Amino acid sequence: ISTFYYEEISNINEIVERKEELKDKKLILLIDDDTALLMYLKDELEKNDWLVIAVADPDRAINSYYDLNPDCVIIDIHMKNKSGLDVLIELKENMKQHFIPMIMISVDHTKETRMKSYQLGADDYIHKPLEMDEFMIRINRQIERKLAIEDLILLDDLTKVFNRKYLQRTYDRFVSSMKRNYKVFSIAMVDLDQFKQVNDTYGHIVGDKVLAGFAEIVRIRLRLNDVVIRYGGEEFLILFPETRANEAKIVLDRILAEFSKTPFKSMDDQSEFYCTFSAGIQEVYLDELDLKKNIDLADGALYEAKSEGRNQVRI
Ligand code: GH3
Ligand code: MG
Ligand code: MG
Ligand code: MG
Repeated sequence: ISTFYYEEISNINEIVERKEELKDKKLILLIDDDTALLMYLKDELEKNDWLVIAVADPDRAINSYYDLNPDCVIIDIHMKNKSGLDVLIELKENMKQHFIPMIMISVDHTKETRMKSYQLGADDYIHKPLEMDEFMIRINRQIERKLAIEDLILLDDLTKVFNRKYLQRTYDRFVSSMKRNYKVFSIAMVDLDQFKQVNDTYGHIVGDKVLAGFAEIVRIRLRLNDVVIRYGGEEFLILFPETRANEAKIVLDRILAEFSKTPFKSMDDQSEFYCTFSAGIQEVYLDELDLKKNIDLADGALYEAKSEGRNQVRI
């Protein structure tokens, strides 16, 4: 195994950070023990504006797969230490509700191997030597499909933030990252104030506009790697990676200041009104990793914010 690729994957923190920073780039995890080909493919694929993590050691790829959270995985079938089909089996075991496409590449032209690949859950099977132009199109098609499915299943229609299906997966990813870097993260529970009254006074449609307006401000003001989830009707969870509770509070106070100054209009445009929210923040530590427990703690802080008069953020 060439030391170049060994080093690249071993520096996983840096890669994960790079990925967050290049959020709009799609990440491909490429696994092949032929390092010359690996290097060539990485260069070729990156011409297409994808970020490629090229790994020659399949076990390292399996171990870092979860943290990398790739948009597509390309696996060579014939490797010395481990068959690509076994890699596929192990990755599929950890996936469950993920839609990450798995593309097998191989010099093997037999029908048996192709059938086996598809049976194990491969999304495509491409013969070597690879025709680069066709290879690119097939990868692109798989990534497009993955993104479309994720949008459909994971995004809330009204607010365009993630729905609850994305919560456990995000939380697990943040915990896994905390175990590597020992940096705590924070969870905030946000609830709009007197929202029933908004609906009662202005109607449900206007209420929906307030929810969408709130979510838009939050999406714009948060950092790229913070994650917003619509947890209930007018309740949102925000996960702040590598962030102390007091730092998350500064961000939320700023969002609250902006939101509370944002005017909303009644149905007939004749009157304007303003809304506020309350929020509770809980820092997540290594000694208490249970998601439900941490949500309850954030909810407790939110309850305090409500009882202290609303329109505020509590730790
Ligand atoms: P509090 O300050 O204590 O949170 O008061 P509240 O009125 O916001 O609390 P409550 O939980 O009693 O009411 C929440 C309201 O949010 C009730 C429900 O009608 C409204 N709501 C929930 N989901 C939606 C939605 O998708 N659209 C609209 N328009 N309203 C919603
Ligand atoms: Mg090979
Ligand atoms: Mg509520
Ligand atoms: Mg409320």
